[in-house]
Amino acid sequence: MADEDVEITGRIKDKLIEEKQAWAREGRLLTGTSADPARDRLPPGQLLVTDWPVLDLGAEPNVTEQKFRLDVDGAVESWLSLSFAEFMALPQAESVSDIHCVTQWSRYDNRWQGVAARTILELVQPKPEARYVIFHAFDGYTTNVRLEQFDQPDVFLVHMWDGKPLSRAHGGPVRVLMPRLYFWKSAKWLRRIQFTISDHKGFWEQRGYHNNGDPWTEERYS
Ligand SMILES: Nc1nc2c(c(=O)[nH]1)N[C@H]1C(S)=C(S)[C@@H](COP(=O)(O)O)O[C@H]1N2
Ligand SMILES: [Mo]
Repeated sequence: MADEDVEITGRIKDKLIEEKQAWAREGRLLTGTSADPARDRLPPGQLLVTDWPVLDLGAEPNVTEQKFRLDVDGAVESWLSLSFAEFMALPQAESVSDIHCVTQWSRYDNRWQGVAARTILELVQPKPEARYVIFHAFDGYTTNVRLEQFDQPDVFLVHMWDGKPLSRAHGGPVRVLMPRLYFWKSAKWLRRIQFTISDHKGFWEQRGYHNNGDPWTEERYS
């Protein structure tokens, strides 16, 4: 019975992944236009929503605060391995930003609390040769960004949304927030931040999604 459930979940998951991959191949949702974030608030081809859709590979890991651990390693001067309490003891910040998902929805004015990416960078000190950052999640998901994209004032590791602890469905206890990129770059259930010298494509990047993911120039697919 339990095995059957797992198989069915596996099949649903495979179907979803195949469908998204097909969209990437066909270049679905591309409008062929771009917008200027200084002038426009909604990127091209996006539709505004007020709810917050849940999108993931289907297996939402139950990461309790006891099970949580965040490792920061790779091409850095000092590695970090934090328990949830240690993570929460780092300087905390608040920010408000918009979400833009590649599946065409955007959601304005999300209020987040968490630790700034720049706080992590100060602690670990990336080596001069470090150029990329890979996020690894508790569900096996990965996604890659360039170091300069991570090193921005609006990038956070968040644990609160709208004044409440981030829900399990949305990646609690801690997820990445990279508001200038499509939301697939914002890894949920964050487990590890790896600094690398060369680029390694993440889960969706290997399956036809754009390596960069800028919503303003519609970098949906590669
Ligand atoms: N760990 C993990 N993070 C993930 C994903 C995932 O499957 N696993 N999906 C990504 C995708 S494709 C999207 S669109 C957003 C969705 O975040 P939400 O469910 O909070 O809206 O999470 C991203 N982060
Ligand atoms: Mo997505």
